[in-house]
Amino acid sequence: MKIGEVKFITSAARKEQFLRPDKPMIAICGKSNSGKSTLINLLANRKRLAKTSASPGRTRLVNYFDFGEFLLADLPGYGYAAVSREEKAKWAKTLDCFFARKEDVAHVFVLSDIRRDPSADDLQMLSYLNFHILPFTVIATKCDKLSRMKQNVRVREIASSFGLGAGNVIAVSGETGQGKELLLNKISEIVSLSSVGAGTDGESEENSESEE
Ligand SMILES: Nc1nc2c(ncn2[C@@H]2O[C@H](COP(=O)(O)OP(=O)(O)OP(=O)(O)O)[C@@H](O)[C@H]2O)c(=O)[nH]1
Ligand SMILES: [Mg+2]
Repeated sequence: MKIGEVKFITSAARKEQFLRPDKPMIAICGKSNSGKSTLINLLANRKRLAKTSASPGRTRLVNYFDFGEFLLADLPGYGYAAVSREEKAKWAKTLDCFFARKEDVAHVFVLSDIRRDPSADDLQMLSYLNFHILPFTVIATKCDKLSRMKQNVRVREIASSFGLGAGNVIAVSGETGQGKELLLNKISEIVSLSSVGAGTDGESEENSESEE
């Protein structure tokens, strides 16, 4: 899959502002600071399309990006300790509203720093996705921080803590671009399997019996 010019579409804070996508939409979620915005920049071949920050908890809105054949939604990071309880509850509600429209979400990428074990929040996120039968892939980010050998070990360990097969965890680096091709292949597969935006014109079920 080739990515052309990527455009930021809009930010949304509330349910009413969430987009009804007309093409497959992939949601990017993960702990604060896990590298969500960096991943979007990597896929878009841009440095500062999605704002990244060394201080966690920066993306507080759902930011939508148009990648041509699909959309990416950068979700607010969870699990950032230094926010108030009200703020956390607000984020949980935002995520809940976002995922409530299941038919709008083609796939979810759950990002987790390759060096860290999945947090309680990560595990909760995965059981949430499992419960709602939302398809997801785990992305082990910042893999440039480890040698290739250590990366393979960590991918297996992360997969096992999430109760997944190692094939469901992709190691990626926003720094070196490692894993980008694998990720693009995954996205191609997601886009081709999605029914959203796949031409439904032509014969519709309603009309098929109305002819003569
Ligand atoms: N070495 C390295 N650093 C990375 C990588 N991805 C992200 N970072 C760094 O990690 C920090 C957080 O990255 P962001 O992309 O802003 O993380 P985020 O998940 O969008 O964070 P929030 O929006 O706060 O939830 C930044 O300092 C990035 O430069 C990577 O692949 N390799
Ligand atoms: Mg971000």
